[in-house]
Amino acid sequence: MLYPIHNHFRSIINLNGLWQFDLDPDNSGVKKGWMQDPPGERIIGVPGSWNDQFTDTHIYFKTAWYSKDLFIPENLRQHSLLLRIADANNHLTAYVNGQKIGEHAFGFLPALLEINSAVKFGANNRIVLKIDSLFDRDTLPQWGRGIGHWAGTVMHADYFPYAGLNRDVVLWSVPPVRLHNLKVDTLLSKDHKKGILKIKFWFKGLPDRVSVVLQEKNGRVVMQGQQEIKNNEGLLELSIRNPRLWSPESPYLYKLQVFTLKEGVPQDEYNLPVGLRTISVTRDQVLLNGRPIFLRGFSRHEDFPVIGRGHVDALMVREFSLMKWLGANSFRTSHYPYDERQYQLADELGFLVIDEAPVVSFFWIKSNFYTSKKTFDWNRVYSKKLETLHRQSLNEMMARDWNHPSVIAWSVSNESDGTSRQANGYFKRICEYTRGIDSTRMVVHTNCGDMGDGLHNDISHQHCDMICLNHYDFAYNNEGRNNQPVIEKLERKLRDAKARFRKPIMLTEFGMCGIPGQHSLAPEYFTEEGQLEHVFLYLDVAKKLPFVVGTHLWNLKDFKTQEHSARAYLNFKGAFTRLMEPKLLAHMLKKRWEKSRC
Ligand code: GCB
Repeated sequence: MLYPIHNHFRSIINLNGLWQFDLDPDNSGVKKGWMQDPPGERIIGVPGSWNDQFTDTHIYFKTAWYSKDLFIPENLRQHSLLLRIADANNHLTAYVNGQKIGEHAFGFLPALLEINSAVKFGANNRIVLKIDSLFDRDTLPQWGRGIGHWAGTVMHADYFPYAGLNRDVVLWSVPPVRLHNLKVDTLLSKDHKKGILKIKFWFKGLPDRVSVVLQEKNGRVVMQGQQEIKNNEGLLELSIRNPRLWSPESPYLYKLQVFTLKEGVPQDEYNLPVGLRTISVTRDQVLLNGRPIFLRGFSRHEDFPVIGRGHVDALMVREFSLMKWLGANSFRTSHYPYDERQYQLADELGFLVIDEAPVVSFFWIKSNFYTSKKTFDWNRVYSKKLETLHRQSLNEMMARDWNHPSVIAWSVSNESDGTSRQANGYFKRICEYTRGIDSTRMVVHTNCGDMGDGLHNDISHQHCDMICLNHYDFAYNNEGRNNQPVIEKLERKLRDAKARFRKPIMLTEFGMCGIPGQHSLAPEYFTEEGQLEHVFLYLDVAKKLPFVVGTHLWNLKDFKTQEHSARAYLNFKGAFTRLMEPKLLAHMLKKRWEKSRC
């Protein structure tokens, strides 16, 4: 899906700001005609989760309504008007002037709804968005059993299910004959003297020609091409002599201009930064532009006080600055696709990204629904509806993010139980589906290498290009301060996984809580010293093993999670506090990474 841009042919009306807001705990708004006119009892800021903007909505996970009036001028009548809601968490139903214009089933990925049929031109229009923040067995993420104040209400994952309009809402006016999406794949000749751009186009409104221009940063035209269009689709191949490649050290971006024409007349223009690079995998390594890379960085969350999961550019820039300061070169968008500007900045600054679908802890619901494992029925878990949603989320994530050179892998899920025959079949289908849409990146499933239920017997890894392990033996299994057995066990597990799957391995999560300001002489649980020692033990093991191709610490920052007896309000595994102040770990990590790659 194209990111909104503004030019001769396209214009953006920004709908961020203050909206009217109503809670609808018994979901009776539709009966009361709120699609036309909700009462608007509160005012809320967008983007920003609703949970902490008020004093009574912190754990409100039911239905809420957003509404706003918008004047749409007469001169937009000839355009297609797209309401683009970058993240409505969790289930969106949208109305314009009382008319339903569409739905979107899950958060973290944009809803793009053409609203022309409901619009009054040259007049005020009422935009009403109903958001249901409820989880069940067939939603993404899935329902789980909460504890404490949460009892029975939440999704099954260790993060706070921030609800509402967390990202931009815009009305994008675009020409009726236009580019709908494009996929730019980049290839390199063996000697790197020739770069190839394979561009697939999708259009709306039956244009007859597409023309493209590739420019360097300074505006110098590198090459141009044209192609006839049939049935709203096109394919074009361009080659570049002596291309400048994209890499973390030198994140060079070309500028691609795409012109859509009909009968010789330009109808639309779209511009896209393009980075030329390749990704491939051998038995032991991940190669960027044919050279081995080591992924050093963090699995992260979008999380900040008050705004919750709301996107703010300045906060994002600060997080990237912190990662640069430490010497990180990569991150994972655990456990959902992030705001689109995160990937734009990663392209510009040279970060490598593992992009994760909003799928977390699938099938762990077995421990919620059934007390006895014997009565557990795997077949009940794999509903068609869930699989359809999972595929849809992958499809939408890839169609949104596939033009970012920073994205080097698709993570189809985090910590779903892949130990059963059924799960194995499920992940085989899911990985094949993902590769069918994009075969130019790695497909992975970040999974748990340690805890309960025999997850170390995960067989679904065999369908992935790299083995991604989240590992927390030491943090949860109370081995005390006797480190040796823990180190030996970790090393054994990594070697076993290597022998079994014969693929490169990455530690995608490991860490321990360090409560900021809590110190001890001995490296005890929950102290900054304890956190530091624990993380460094893991790094030492990873450093020893040549087939370990990356380490992502859990987490860059402390973050809010659900109420739980194992969480002292926040998950304190961050190298930085929730407000981005460095802990002991951050300072020591910087020193370590100045000298060593791991
Ligand atoms: C995990 C999960 C992550 C948790 C983390 C922890 O394995 O992927 O969501 O927050 O462990 O801190 O336990």
